[in-house]
Amino acid sequence: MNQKDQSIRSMVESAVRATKITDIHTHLYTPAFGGLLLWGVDELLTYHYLVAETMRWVDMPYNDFWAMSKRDQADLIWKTLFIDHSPISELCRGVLTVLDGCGLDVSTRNLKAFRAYFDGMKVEEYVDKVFETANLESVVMTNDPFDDLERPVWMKNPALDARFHAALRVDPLLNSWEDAAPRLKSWGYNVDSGFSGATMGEVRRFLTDWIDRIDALYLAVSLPPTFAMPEDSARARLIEECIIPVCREKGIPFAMMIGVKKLVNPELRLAGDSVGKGSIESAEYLCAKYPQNKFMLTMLSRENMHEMCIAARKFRNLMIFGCWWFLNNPSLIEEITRMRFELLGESMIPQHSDSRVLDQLIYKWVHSRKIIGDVLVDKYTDLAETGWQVSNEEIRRDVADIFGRNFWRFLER
Ligand code: RAT
Ligand code: ZN
Repeated sequence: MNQKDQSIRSMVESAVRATKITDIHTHLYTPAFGGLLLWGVDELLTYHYLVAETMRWVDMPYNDFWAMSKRDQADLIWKTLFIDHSPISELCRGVLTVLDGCGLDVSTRNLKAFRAYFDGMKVEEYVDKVFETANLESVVMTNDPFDDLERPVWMKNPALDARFHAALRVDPLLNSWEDAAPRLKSWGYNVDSGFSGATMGEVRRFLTDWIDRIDALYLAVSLPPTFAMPEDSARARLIEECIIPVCREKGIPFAMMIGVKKLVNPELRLAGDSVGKGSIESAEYLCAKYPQNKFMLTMLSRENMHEMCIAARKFRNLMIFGCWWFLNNPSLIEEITRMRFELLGESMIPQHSDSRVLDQLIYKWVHSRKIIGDVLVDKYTDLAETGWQVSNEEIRRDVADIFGRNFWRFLER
């Protein structure tokens, strides 16, 4: 490596290390939500992604696994994936990156000692530690008013830690309208599932109330691969007649997460969802028909990644983000990030963590920072070959854009 390449590498690495991140999609909660904020080694081990990996090796009926206590489940997962086999999957490696990041010696393989470390910890103290270790500015939660554990907390106006922002998640509304309608009615919104009378206005009132109540940065939904717009369906009507006008009026984006096949194996519960290729045409339709609206988009299938970049080239009201769920593996993150830089420059949000357990912020960002940094080094080195010189300030500017500023600027538009 010549000196020029070396200095590009060290400038990029130091910018990537030093820049604080806004993590735009997680499943974490501010501590005011009590037990909804998951943290500690047993939660890490029983993460649903690891349950799916464990079930490949063990022969027990799924229900027997679900009947076990969390600690017993964690013991089984630890033994199966870390002791009986080597923990080379990205998810297992993630657990080790977290423990190592907490200063624990993973070579001891001593789960008891790891537990003892977390047992002595207060959650507020641990939030500070994780934010510092992962070098985060803030995270965006996923807030579902249809969730019976979460809704009552919001109704009491909880005091939020300012590092946790809200996003209004509306899956039940758009994916199971027949069940959602009676619930809205029971909360005082005069709707009926046949869309008669005041229904659309009342759904808009419900959305507006919740955006205001939680101060939502954006509205979000996860959608099946079959999601289609336009379409003669309850979902399409609700999007065009309720979501679009409310988002427009509030000036907030509508984030679509497309490609989840729910419960292909119901016995695996939360771990039972799968992936399917979605239609980019639906996103293109919305971006073209509603140029005054802002849309965010991530998709679950690798096959959608290229056309998603092209759609973003065509629509400046579209912000693509993250390597979602089954795409959140080093080989795919690298491929996708490279492609996005090549097609869009820095005008996208390369990653979000999707953390469900607080501690995961550490590993998801340690792993992704490294890959994004390596790809950037390649890109600046290619520029250097033409004679173009990129300064330290410019590198810091670019990294600050992709790690947070692009998101905040998009919200302000
Ligand atoms: O990544 C996950 O944990 C998934 O189970 C989903 O929650 C997904 O990220 C989503 O936001 O729907
Ligand atoms: Zn998610």
